[in-house]
Amino acid sequence: MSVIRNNPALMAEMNRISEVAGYLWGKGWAERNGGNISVNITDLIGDEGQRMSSLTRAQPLGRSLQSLAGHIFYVTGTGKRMRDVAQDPFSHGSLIRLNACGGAYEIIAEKPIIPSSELASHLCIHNCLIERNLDNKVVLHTHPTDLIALTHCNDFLDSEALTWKLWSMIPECRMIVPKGVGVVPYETPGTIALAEATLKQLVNHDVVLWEKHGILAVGEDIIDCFDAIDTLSKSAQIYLNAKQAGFEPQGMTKKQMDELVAAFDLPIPD
Ligand code: 2HA
Ligand code: ZN
Repeated sequence: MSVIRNNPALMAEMNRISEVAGYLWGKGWAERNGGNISVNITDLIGDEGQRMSSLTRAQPLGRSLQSLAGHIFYVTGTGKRMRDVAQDPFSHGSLIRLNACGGAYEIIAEKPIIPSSELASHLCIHNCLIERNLDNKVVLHTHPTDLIALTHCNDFLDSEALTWKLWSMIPECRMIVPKGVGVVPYETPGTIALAEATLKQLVNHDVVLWEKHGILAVGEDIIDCFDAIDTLSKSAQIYLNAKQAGFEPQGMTKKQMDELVAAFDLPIPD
């Protein structure tokens, strides 16, 4: 598959996917086949991607994602382990190309690895974000223990309450996740209902926490997506560590937060 292996920009992106997959496993956020990644690589592969023959028959998506017509994605494989994606993304995921109406996909490289059970949700999200004119390339889903733990508490099933609690643990959280985190009430994994509820939260946030399941981040850059989740997880750990030590963490004061926003000219959420 020299079209891929001889494309330095594409291979660099594949290395970044491997790097992040390794972080997810190392963080303990990716038990067994937990989590999945999709990255829009259409621009990186260029016209060559359109000429590649398919390895499988077209698989209908059950809906027409018109803004994704002809787009090409790397998607982690169903049942595949993140720790294996980290070692060899081409053996634990595949490149897929959507057809001319965005209603079906074919696997074009390198092996016929069936995409993640969350493929339909990932593609709905990619499609919708393109329609919102966002240059979003990445959808990253993983299972961060500390953040999921917080969703078992009713107080934190409110996006605003959770965002302020996490922001107030360390200044970096307010800076690195300026749109905060949206919360989606429990839905069955892999369903379109979960994708639709997520899309509602993605109007105001780039990171969405799924009750009793995991987290999903979108962005232009996979490392930035990881960093946002990692920073939220750090805040959750500080909160939970303080609680375990027997006290309620004070959190940054309103004055400290206002000074931070002014000092770094941070956006103020609606
Ligand atoms: O890929 O994490 O949500 C396994 C999952 C499903
Ligand atoms: Zn999951």
